[in-house]
Amino acid sequence: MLLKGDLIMTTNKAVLSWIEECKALTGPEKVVWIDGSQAQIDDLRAQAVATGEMTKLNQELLPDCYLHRTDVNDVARVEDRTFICSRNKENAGPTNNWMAPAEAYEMAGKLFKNSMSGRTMYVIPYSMGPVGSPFSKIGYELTDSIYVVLNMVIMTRVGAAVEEALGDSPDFVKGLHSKADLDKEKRYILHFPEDNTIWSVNSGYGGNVLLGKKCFALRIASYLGWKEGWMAEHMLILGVQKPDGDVKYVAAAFPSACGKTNLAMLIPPEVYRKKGYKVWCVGDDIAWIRIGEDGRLWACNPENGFFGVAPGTNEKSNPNALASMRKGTIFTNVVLNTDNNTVWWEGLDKNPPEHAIDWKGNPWNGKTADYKGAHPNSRFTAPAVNCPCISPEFENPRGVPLSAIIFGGRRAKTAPLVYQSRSWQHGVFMGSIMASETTAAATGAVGVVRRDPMAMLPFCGYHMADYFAHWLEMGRKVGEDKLPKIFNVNWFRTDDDGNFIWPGFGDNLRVLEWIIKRCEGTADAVETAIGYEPKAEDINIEGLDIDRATVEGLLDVDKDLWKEEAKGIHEFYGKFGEKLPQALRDELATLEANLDK
Ligand code: GTP
Ligand code: SPV
Ligand code: MN
Repeated sequence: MLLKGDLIMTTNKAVLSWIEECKALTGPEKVVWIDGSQAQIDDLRAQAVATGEMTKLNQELLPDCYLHRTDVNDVARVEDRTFICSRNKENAGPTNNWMAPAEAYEMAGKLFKNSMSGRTMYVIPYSMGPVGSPFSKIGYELTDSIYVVLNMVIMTRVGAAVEEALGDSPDFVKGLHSKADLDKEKRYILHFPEDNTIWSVNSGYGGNVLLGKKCFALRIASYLGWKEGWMAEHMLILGVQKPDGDVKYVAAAFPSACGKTNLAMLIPPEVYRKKGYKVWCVGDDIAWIRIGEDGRLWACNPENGFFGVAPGTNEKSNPNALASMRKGTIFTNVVLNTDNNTVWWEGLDKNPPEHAIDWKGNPWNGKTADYKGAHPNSRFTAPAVNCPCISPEFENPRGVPLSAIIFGGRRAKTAPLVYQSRSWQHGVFMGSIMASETTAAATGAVGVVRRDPMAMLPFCGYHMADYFAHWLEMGRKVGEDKLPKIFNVNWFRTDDDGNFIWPGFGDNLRVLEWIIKRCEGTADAVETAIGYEPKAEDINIEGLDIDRATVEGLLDVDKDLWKEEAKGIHEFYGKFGEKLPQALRDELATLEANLDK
C-alpha cells in the first residue's frame, strides 16, 4: 500500500499497482510525486545542497546552476553491464549482452531489495516528445536520487500534464532506478523490451540513470519502432537556413562524443553569415523518425534538454552551447573554481583556475600537465529553450522533413571528409559499416577503432541484423524519390603529427553546403570506389587557411586501407550469419569489386 501521507497524483491503476510493487521491493521511507512545479524544484535543489549532493554555483554569473560530482567509479555508461533481456536470446543479437528476463528480475531484484530503505522514492511522470502529441511516449521513472529528478526535469517534459495525457492507459515505460550502494560490481542496466521495463541499479551517472534517454528513447524505442514501423536513432537534427530563407533539415548519427552537439548548434563561418546562412538546432542526440502524411521521413527530438560533453566546449567551438548553460544548468564532474564559484573544464580557455576543486573533489591548482581537472566525460545538463539557435520547429510534434541523413565517426585515416551513397540501400550499407575510435562516454579503452553501426551499437534494443533489415524496409516503404539522401562525414582525419587536418566545428557548414546542394541537385560529384565525392573545388574554403591540395588529401580514398577495411567488415558481418540482409552482402561485394578495379 502507498503509505498514508504519500501524495498520489494519478488514478491510473496500472501506474499505481506497479508503483506498489516497486515500493514493496525497494522499501523507501516515503514516496514523493514529482509535479514539475517550480516550488518543488526549488525545494529539491535546496535539499540536495543541504546534503552536499549538489553545490550551488555563483548565482549572479550562473543563475539556477549547480555542480554535482558522481562517484569516481561511476563516470560513464557501462556497456559491459548493460543488458537486453528479451525472452528469446536470439532477439538481443550478437552485439548486445543478454540475460533471460526471469533470471534478470531475480538477480536484480535482490539488489533492489530494500535499496531505498531510509530514502525517498521519487515518482517522475515524463513525456518523450511534446506532452499529448500522438507521436510522444510516456514513461515513469522511480528513483532514489534527487540528482536524477532534477536532470529529468531538464531533459524531459515532467509533471501533472503528462499524467493527464496518459489517462487510464497502461501504455507507459516503467523505469526503476536505485543508486543502491553504487557498487560497480553490482551495477546493472537492464532492459525488458517486451515488458516496456527498465531496471537500473548501483549507478548515479547520466546515461545509466536518466532512463528517458538512452534506455527508453533509444533501446526500448528502437524495439518499438521495429514493431510499429518507425525509427529511433542516435542522431542530431538541424535545419540549415539558406540565404533565400528556405530551411533544409538533416539528421546525423555520430557515436558518443563524436560531435553531434557541436554540429547541431553550429554558427556559420563569417563568409556564410554574410550571405545569410543560419543553422537551427532541433536536437543534439536522439531522433524519432516517422513516415509523414506526404510520404517523406520526418524527424522529431523526444528530449527537452541537452546532456552535453563539457571538455572542448568554448566560445569559439560552440558558443551556442555555452549560452545554453548560463542558467538552469547542472554541471557534472567539471572543475569548481573556488575563487568565484564558477565552473571550468579542459578546452574552455587557456586559464585553468589556480584555486579549484577537481572532478574527484580534491583541491587542484590547474597546473598539472598530465592530470585533467574535469573528467573527459564531464557533462552539462541544459534546457533546450536556453539555446539561442533552438529551432522554431522544436516543439512541433510532427517534427521536420529530412533532406539528408549523415553518418560519421572519428577516423584518423581511411574515411574521407565526405562521401555520398549511390542509393538508400548503399547508404544503409554505409551506416552498417561505420567505425569510430572509442571515447570517454563509455567505460573501457579510449581511441580504439570499433564498428558502431549507425552509432547505435550500444543502443539498439534488438538484433542488429533485424535493425539493418528495418532500415532497408523503411526505404522500400518510402521509395527512393522521397527518401533523404545518405552521406558519410569524417571531421577527424589527422596528419602525421596527430593533428586534426580539417578545422571542424562551424566550418563543417562548408561540407553541409555541398550535402544540401546534392539533395537539391545543384552540385556536381565524382564517383569513387566507395561512393560519390565532391571535387576538391566544390568545398568552399573561402576564408580558411587550408588550400585545395589539403582538401584533395582529405577526400583521398586509399584503396589499400579500404581493402583492409573490407576485411574488417567481413569479420563484423560474420557475427550476424544468415540473418544479415542479402542486400548488405551485395553492397560489400560491390565495394570489393570497385576496389579491385
Ligand atoms: P554524446 O553526447 O556523447 O552523444 O556526444 P556528441 O556526439 O554530442 O559529441 P559532442 O558534440 O559533445 O563532441 C564531443 C567532443 O568532440 C567535444 O570535445 C568536441 O569539442 C569535439 N568535437 C566536436 N565537433 C568537432 C569537430 O568538428 N572537430 C573536432 N576536431 N572536434 C570536434
Ligand atoms: C552518449 O554517451 O552517447 C551520451 C551521454 O549522449 S549518455 O546520456 O551518458 O549516454
Ligand atoms: Mn549520445
